[in-house]
Amino acid sequence: MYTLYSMQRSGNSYKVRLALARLGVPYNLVEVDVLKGESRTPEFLAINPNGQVPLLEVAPYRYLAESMRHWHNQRTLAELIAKAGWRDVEWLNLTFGVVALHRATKPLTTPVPKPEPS
Ligand SMILES: N[C@@H](CCC(=O)N[C@@H](CS)C(=O)NCC(=O)O)C(=O)O
Repeated sequence: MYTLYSMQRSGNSYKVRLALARLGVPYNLVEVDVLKGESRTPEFLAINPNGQVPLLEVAPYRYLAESMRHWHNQRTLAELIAKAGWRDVEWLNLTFGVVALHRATKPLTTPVPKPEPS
C-alpha cells in the first residue's frame, strides 16, 4: 500500500490526497508538520532531500517527490500516453486544472483464447 507523507494545511499535499481519493487508491497517511521542522529531520531528508511534502512512497524505498513542477501539461501528457499505445485518452481536470486525472484504454496484445467446446 502507498504511504503519503503530507501536511493537512499544505495545498500541494491536498492535490495528491484529492487524486488518490478520486482514484480510490488506499494509502497510509503520515502527517509531517513542516512548520515544526519535521520535513528537515535527518530521517525525512534521507527519503526526500528536498525536505518537502508531499512525498509518496509507491513501493519500498521508491518515492515520488514532486506533485507538479516537472509534470507535463494535460495535452502533452495525453499525447505521450497515446504514443505509448493507449487509445481514447482523456483527462478530467480537478481544482480548475491544478490536478488532472488521465484515463485511457489499451487493447490486449495477446488474443483471448476461445473457450474449449464442451
Ligand atoms: N515542487 C513541490 C513543492 C512542494 C512544497 O512546496 N511543499 C511545501 C508545503 S506545500 C513544503 O514542504 N515546504 C517546506 C519546506 O520547503 O521546508 C511540489 O510540487 O510538490
